[in-house]
Amino acid sequence: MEQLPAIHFRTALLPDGWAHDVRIETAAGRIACIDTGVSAQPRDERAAIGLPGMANLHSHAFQRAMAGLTGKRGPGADSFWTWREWMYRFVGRLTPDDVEAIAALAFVEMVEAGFTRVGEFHYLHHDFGGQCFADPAEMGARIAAAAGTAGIGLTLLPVFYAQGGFGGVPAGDGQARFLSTPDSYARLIEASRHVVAPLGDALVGVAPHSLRAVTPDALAAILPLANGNPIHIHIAEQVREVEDCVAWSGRRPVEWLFDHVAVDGRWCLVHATHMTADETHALARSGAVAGICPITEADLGDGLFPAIDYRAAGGAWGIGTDSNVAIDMADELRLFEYGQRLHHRARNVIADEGGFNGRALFDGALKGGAQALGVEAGLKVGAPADWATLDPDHVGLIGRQGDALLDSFLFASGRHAIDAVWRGGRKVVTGGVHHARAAVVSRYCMVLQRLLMT
Ligand code: NGQ
Ligand code: ZN
Repeated sequence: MEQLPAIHFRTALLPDGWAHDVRIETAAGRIACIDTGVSAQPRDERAAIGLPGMANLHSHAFQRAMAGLTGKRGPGADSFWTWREWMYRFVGRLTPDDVEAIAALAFVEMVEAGFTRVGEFHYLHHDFGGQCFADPAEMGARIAAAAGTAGIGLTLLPVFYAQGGFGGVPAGDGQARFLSTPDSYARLIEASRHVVAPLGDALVGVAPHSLRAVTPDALAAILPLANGNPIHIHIAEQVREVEDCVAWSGRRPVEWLFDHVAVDGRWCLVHATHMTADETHALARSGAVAGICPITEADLGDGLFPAIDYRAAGGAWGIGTDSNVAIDMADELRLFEYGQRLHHRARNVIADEGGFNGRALFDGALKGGAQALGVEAGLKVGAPADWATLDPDHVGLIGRQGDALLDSFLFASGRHAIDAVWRGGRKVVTGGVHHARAAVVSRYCMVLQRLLMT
């Protein structure tokens, strides 16, 4: 990975829109200077089309290794909950080495797809049987090491998990490796800050897993640990979860959260699929980010986020690859839009009148994703020097300019049009391939052979 002094783009998407002849200088991994309408200098790296790096606001990296293994139909009706049983059996077998190898692959694939920062919603904390490791952040250290290998920015979200269901139901055996008390969680957060420090610009947030997994008292005890950093929670993803919450409290999950906690712009509500119009407006008004994970939500049969009402109310949103069954920024954004089109039987639903759909999708996810991960978005001075370049010779982009480039990238060519990716001022992907891919894949193969063949 070479340090990059400066890059010249024929055209690049800046916060105000597309600009031509854009020259960016970097220093210490950040953008130090941006000039437009200037020519390249002799030593500059050159690229045709530049896009800011995208945030992947929600990932469970280890689930990458299960992709495609949960498609066999069971004797009864398959659901999110039967998938979760399968996932618990899989996660129950992973060692720290396994987690690092799988996360490294997932993160390499994220960077190749144009994601330059990930929010890793990380809950596998303990050894087999729930025993603590000597370092409570042993597993977090493996996630951080994988992020270092892939060169992806990391917002680590150590998860607080204590209960098996609403109303303080005890956790089940399959959840033993996830559990904390508020005291042990405070130590985990402290240790996590320590293990991510070598990455330079990593952040540690706070993540109550879901309202199912915490009591109100524990939730109140852990939130101050965020200390200004992001707070993420899974919420209202499944109808049964909404029903159980109503049975317990008389309120729906999003209602309950807004009744009991001051939700603000530091929060990311992951999924928020099942909301009434009032909940949708309350979330939009709060300034929190809705964390939409279109591919996983489709894979798990969650339902459709009320995107049109939410956008009309000015709500912030971003995208996550969640279960990592597929890792692809263009696919996530396209499915977000297509889900709405299928449901509403309409076209171009996310764009504002007169605007391009791809641009509205990209700008929305860029802004909300960065907010959710606690960083600056876009190609501007002071922001991380993170960007992707598109291949101007890709057949899907021929003759395109400006916003039509984004529409053609997201809706037609997809990830194959991504040429290079820079992260923190370093080029980590060339010709669509991550520089560490071969080594990461070879380690991943060894781990998967052992996990799946024995
Ligand atoms: C997770 N995934 O934590 O990996 C969850 C499943 C749960 C999604 N919700 C476990 N998509 O929610 O209880
Ligand atoms: Zn999740």
